Amino acid sequence: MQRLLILTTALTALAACSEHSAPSGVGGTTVAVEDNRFTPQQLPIASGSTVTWQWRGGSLHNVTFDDGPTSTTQEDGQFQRQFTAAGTYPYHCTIHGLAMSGSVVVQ
Ligand SMILES: [Cu+2]
Repeated sequence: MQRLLILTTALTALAACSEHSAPSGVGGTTVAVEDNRFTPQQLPIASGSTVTWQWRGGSLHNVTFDDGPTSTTQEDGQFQRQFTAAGTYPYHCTIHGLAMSGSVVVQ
């Protein structure tokens, strides 16, 4: 029973936290790396922004950009990349292929 209470408390804290990391207007710059998808799949950002990929699933994933930069393949952790030029930057996870893909759109 106590374990359920701790879990509920943790989930509530997590929900409150994710609300804070996605402010309205400016748009969040965090992408969740889940099993097996990126959320949001398409992320519009302003030039100069740094995007953080936050691993949330329990499986191995990576972030591999078509134009080069690649994260480590890991079960949890983070990966960051700054974007300074406008354009669309597609990426995917090489383990799960194009089924697990996304893009960053720099405006
Ligand atoms: Cu994957």
